[in-house]
Amino acid sequence: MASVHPRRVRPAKQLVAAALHRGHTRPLRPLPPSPSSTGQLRGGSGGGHGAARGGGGEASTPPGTARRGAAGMPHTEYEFASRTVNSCRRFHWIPSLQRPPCGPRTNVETYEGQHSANKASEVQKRTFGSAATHNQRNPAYSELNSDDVCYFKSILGDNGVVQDEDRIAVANVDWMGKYKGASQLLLLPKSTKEVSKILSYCNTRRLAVVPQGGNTGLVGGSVPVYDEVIVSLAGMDKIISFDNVNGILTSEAGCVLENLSTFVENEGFIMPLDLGAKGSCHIGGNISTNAGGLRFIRYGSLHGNVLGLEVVLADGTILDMLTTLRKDNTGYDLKHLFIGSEGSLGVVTKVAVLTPAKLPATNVAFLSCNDYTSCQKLLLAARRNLGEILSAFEFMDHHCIDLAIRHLEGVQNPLPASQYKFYVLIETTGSDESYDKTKLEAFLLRSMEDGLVSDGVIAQDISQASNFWRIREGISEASVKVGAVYKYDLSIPVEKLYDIVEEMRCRLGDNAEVLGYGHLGDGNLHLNILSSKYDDSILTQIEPFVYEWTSAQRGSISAEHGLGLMKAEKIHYSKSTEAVQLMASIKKLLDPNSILNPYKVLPQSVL
Ligand code: FAD
Ligand code: 2HG
Ligand code: ZN
Repeated sequence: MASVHPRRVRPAKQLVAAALHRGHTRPLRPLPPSPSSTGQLRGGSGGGHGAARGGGGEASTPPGTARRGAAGMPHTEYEFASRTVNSCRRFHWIPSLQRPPCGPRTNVETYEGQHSANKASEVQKRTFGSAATHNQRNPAYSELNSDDVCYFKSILGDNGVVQDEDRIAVANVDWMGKYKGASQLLLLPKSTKEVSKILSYCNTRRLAVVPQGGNTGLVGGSVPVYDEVIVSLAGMDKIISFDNVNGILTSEAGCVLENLSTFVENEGFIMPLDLGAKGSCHIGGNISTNAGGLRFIRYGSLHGNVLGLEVVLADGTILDMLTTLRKDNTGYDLKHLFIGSEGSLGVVTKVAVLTPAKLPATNVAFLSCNDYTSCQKLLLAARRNLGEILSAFEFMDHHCIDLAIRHLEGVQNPLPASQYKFYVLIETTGSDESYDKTKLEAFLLRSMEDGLVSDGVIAQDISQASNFWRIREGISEASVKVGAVYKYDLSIPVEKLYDIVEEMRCRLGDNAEVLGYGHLGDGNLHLNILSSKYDDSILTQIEPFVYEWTSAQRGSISAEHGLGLMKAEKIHYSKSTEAVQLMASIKKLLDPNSILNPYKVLPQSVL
């Protein structure tokens, strides 16, 4: 390999991607620019931060094709997705329509089995892992009848009332194929007034309801448990206004996050959140789950970015809190009750979100570390040295990379395989391209010299950056291809965060594969445990240990995914009895007949 001095690592427009090697202050294995590359990582039409994830570098070189790199060295070119990431997300990442509504799983009653039971009180015995609550259908709820269907048709028209078995089957099953309900009715309102009429009627009739957004939730919150009526916000997908001076977006709740991203990016702004499910999830679903995601480290929680909401309460009351003010201290800030309440207190129908300015320079580095302590130190160093330009700090152990490579088409490790225990993806976003690059390169070289980073590459164009992100974002998708997956989403002090992964590995031995990854910058671990099929003996090794351990660290058993059905009965691991009681009082005040998303979020015993 030719030796190149670090100062020549990134001559303008030439070699932005350089492999950095510990002990050598010279780049190895440079990544070539992608064929369609402009040599810049600025998002093209998608633009800015996250464009690396959403933008569309096209591939034209098959994997393994030998090419001559910018530095004149022979190398192997990596394959990049030939579809845009957007299309991957729509048609590949979120495969609800492509996959059978009920994948073959052990211990599962199939949808067909449930459906043919045809009696609400007999259905719904499935769900796996901690999801296996032993609640019975609450007999206080009415069963749907033909008069109900006639009423809904009178307000929504025939198109807004779905009884077609195939379409309902899709809405009855969550993204993982793990939680399955037995609803017989899917409603598609087109306006707030229609949502209001639906809820008012259901409240009077005591018909239970599940609000549904993009159905990408990971805790069984978005699908019925028994025969609840599904109210999908998919038909409410209009952008209402955009204030391009202050960057304030007002839209209906059913807008798909990615569509909003594209819209605001064209206006010179970005959405304050981004997640792997963005091609399917709705902004209303994001707000109802208080989704965190990949930009949290930079832009913080939706509690800070949501300026206003319109919500329909269980009795049909329309609560207009759709202000767009930055500052408003008039009384209790009620919108916060609905951010993260997972459809249990009201249906979010409109939202006003503050969007940050789109910045022109994005860089993405994919690094390896030999141990977890180095990842922690690297995080601290990144906060100190990258400061205001740090926009993502994601970590994954090598099990995650192996899984992604095994199960995702076109994904390859940009670093030599299986040499390293941990990988970190760092993204910077700022306003000055050369300043940001210099800062990042200097930081990486110093981190290598200090022994925190073992190896690494910096993407030189959108396509390479997309590939790095594809690995990180694709772990979730890959995890559901193995057979059975037990997912835990934990907030843990960073210094302890990986201990639970190692302990779990010891507990489970060869019975399961244990993966640790997540938003290290936010202290958020995704612990995924994979096996070929769901098995109670595996579950008893995991729970309640995982909750007890997290509680002992004063962590949270749900960092960003919510409680849903999976953890409704586990809330006490993270919240005091008094806090849970107060939550129950709020629930009873806002939804006295408990029609909204029953069996979810709070334990049945307190309601
Ligand atoms: P749904 O799944 O449809 O619903 C989720 C909950 O919100 C349910 O309880 C539902 O009843 C309620 N709800 C939905 N819409 C409304 C509404 N309008 N009014 C009231 N209640 C409503 N989550 C993260 O936090 N960070 C991530 O990085 C992340 N990455 C993901 C990656 C993948 C590949 C997948 C599949 C999921 C990921 N998730 C992540 C989880 C999920 O995408 C988020 O929770 C998302 O916010 C859910 O939005 P949704 O529209 O799909 O909501
Ligand atoms: C992510 O960060 C998501 O990729 C999903 O929150 C995590 O699937 C998971 O466990
Ligand atoms: Zn996450």
